[in-house]
Amino acid sequence: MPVERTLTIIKPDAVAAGNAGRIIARLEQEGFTIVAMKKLALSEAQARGFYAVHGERPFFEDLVAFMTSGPIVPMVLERESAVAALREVMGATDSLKAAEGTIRNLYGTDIERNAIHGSDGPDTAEVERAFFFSSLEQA
Ligand code: FUP
Repeated sequence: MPVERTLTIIKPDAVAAGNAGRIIARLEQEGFTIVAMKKLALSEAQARGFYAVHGERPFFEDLVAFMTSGPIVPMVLERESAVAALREVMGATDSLKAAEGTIRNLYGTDIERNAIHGSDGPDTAEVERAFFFSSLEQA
């Protein structure tokens, strides 16, 4: 199994609720190494850019408002099969449908306020890592 890197974001709901530390600890327990991490607030333009693929979806404006509602914690994570492993520990997009014990089940509220983002494939992971971190920051 190849060692991969992926991009995760602890979203504004989880940061505001004081769950960032618990989520980071869980990710480390699951075997992820934190390659890079920062805390920042997205501007509206940055949030629109990050979620540009969803630009035509009906939930887009709400999603941008949510993602700019407070600070977030993006991280580059490394592990064997990191992309798929992160998706599994995150759980389904809708927190109400996420499997028991997944991060979205434990810390999310609904389909929008779902605590955590994870890249959905290796190509996306590369683009999303570069969105938040320079090559020097994730060397
Ligand atoms: P995921 O990859 O699980 O984060 O899910 P998607 O890429 O499909 O969606 C990205 C984000 O859009 C979700 F995390 C939350 C938001 N979203 C909604 O708010 N409503 C929806 O119906 C679908 C997604």
